[in-house]
Amino acid sequence: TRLILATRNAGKITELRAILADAGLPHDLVGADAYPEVPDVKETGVTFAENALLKAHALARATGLPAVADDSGLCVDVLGGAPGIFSARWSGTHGDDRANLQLLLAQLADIDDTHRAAHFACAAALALPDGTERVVEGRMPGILRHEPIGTNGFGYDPILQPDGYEVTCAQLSPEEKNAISHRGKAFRALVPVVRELLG
Ligand code: ITT
Ligand code: NA
Repeated sequence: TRLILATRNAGKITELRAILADAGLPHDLVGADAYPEVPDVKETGVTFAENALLKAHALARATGLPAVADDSGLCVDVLGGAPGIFSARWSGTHGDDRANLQLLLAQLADIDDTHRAAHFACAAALALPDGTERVVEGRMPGILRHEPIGTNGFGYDPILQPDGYEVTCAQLSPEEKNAISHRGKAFRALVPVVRELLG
């Protein structure tokens, strides 16, 4: 059966395909771009979980197929959890990863290494056309570098150094990142739920 990945973020789609395939999910995974007639939902939620559910329900309702969605972001302790749910549009332009990262680095320029703790967070939601919903979350804690380094991954990966590592997420291989990431944790937790509800 077909399972829609309710996202247009290419970096997420790449990671989700690998995470869900590694977990043995047998479904035919199709990105939201396969349904261009379905408009993007307004992310009006105030939590990652609310926004992930909004995105999953919009695709499931419009297509009559089960959908999973990811809402995620970077939460910086010294900024009270910002950018958080605003991570994709922190600089004002939705999806401008480079501008978002540069603005955040500028805002943290005077913050020393003992106060640069942060974590990536991901909510993974499943919605069925009949309105059934489930959502689970995952986190990856780390510290923020002063300069970006590494070319793998996407978004804020070049500045987040996971706890226990000497390199950034953008210096990890896709397999290494998925093994410890917020997204890997959340979607591996969602897989048994998908199996239970979809068979
Ligand atoms: P969709 O809503 O279509 O899924 P989006 O990019 O708008 O795509 P979000 O609202 O969930 O998705 O924003 C997520 C942002 O958080 C993303 O643009 C990145 O800047 C950041 N982010 C999330 N996961 C990340 C990761 O694994 N590595 C680096 N940055 C990440
Ligand atoms: Na969001």
